Amino acid sequence: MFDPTPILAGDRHALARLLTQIENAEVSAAEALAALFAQTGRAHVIGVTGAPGCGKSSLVNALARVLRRAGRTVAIVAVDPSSPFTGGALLGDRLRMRDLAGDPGVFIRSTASRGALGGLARTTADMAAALDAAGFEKILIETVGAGQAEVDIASTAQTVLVIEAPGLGDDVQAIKAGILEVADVLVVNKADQPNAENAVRALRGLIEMAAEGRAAPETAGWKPPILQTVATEGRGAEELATAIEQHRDYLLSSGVMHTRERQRLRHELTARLRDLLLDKLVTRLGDGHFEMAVEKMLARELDPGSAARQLARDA
Ligand SMILES: Nc1nc2c(ncn2[C@@H]2O[C@H](COP(=O)(O)OP(=O)(O)O)[C@@H](O)[C@H]2O)c(=O)[nH]1
Ligand SMILES: [Mg+2]
Repeated sequence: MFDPTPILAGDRHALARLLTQIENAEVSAAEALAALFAQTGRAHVIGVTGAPGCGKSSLVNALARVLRRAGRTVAIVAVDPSSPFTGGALLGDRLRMRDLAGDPGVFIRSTASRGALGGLARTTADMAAALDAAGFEKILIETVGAGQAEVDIASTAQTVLVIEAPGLGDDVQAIKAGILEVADVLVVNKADQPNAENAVRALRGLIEMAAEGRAAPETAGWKPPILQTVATEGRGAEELATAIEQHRDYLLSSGVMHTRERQRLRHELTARLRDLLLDKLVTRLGDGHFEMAVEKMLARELDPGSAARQLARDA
C-alpha cells in the first residue's frame, strides 16, 4: 500500500520518486495518485507556452523569484518532448534555474517523456496533481510550441500564459493552432529587442479575432492583457505576477474556476472510461477480430462505422 505521509509532509525524495513513477506510467503511480487525490485542488496551476527560444524558461525563472519574494511556494515542470534523448534543452533549463535550486520552497522538474499511457498531457496533469498534493501553491508548467498536446496541457492549467518574442519568424506566426483561444495572459518577451511594439500590435489584432471564436461564453468577463517583459533582467515580472493573480481572482469570483474544474473532471472521466472500455472490449473479442476488421476496411468490404458497431455487438 502507498503511504502518502512523506509526500504530504514535504519529503522531496519521496516526491521525486513519485514523479519518476508517473513519468514511467508505473502501476504504483496510479495507486499513489488515488491516495493523494483528496489533497489536490488547492494549487494554482499556470501553463507557460510559446515557440522554442521565446524565453519561457527565463520567464519562469523570473516569475518564480517574484513569487518566492511574495512568500509563495513554487513548483516548476519543464516539459520538452523535443529532446527526449539528448536532454540538451533540459540541461539548459537546469542551468538557467540554478539560482532557484537549494531553496526548499522551490521544486524543479524536467520531463521529456511522452509517457507510456495517455501521453504527455496525462503525465503532466498527474505530475501537477502530485505537486499540488505536496503543498506547492504555484505550479508553473512550461511547454514548447503550439501543437495539440500543448493545448491539452493548457486544459490542466487554470491560467495560461502565451509567450511571444519579436523577431521569431513572421511576427506572431508562432502562435496559431487554437492556442490563442486558451490564452489568459499574453506576454511579449524580449521587449529589449527591436519590433516588440509590432508584436504587441499584431497580438492585439489576433486577440480580438480570437475573442469572437472563444468557445466558452463565461470567459467573456476576462480580457487577456498583453504584457511586455525582459525575462533575462526580470523586467515586467512583477506586473506579470500581478496579472496572473488577477486572473485567478477573476476565476474565483466569477465561478469560472468551479465550472472549468467540473469540465476538466468530466473530460478526464470520459477519457479514462473510453480507455478502460476499449481495453475490456478488445480483450473480450479475443485475438484477431480487431485486425480482421481492419483488413476488411482496407479491402473496402466494410466501412469503419459498421465495423465498430459489429465489434461492439460481438464482444
Ligand atoms: N534579449 C533578450 N534575450 C532573452 C530574453 N529572455 C530570454 N532571452 C534569451 O533567449 C534565449 C532563449 O531563452 P529560453 O528561456 O531558453 O527560451 P525557451 O526556449 O522559450 O525556454 C536565451 O539565450 C535567453 O537568454 C529577453 O527578454 N531579452
Ligand atoms: Mg525552455
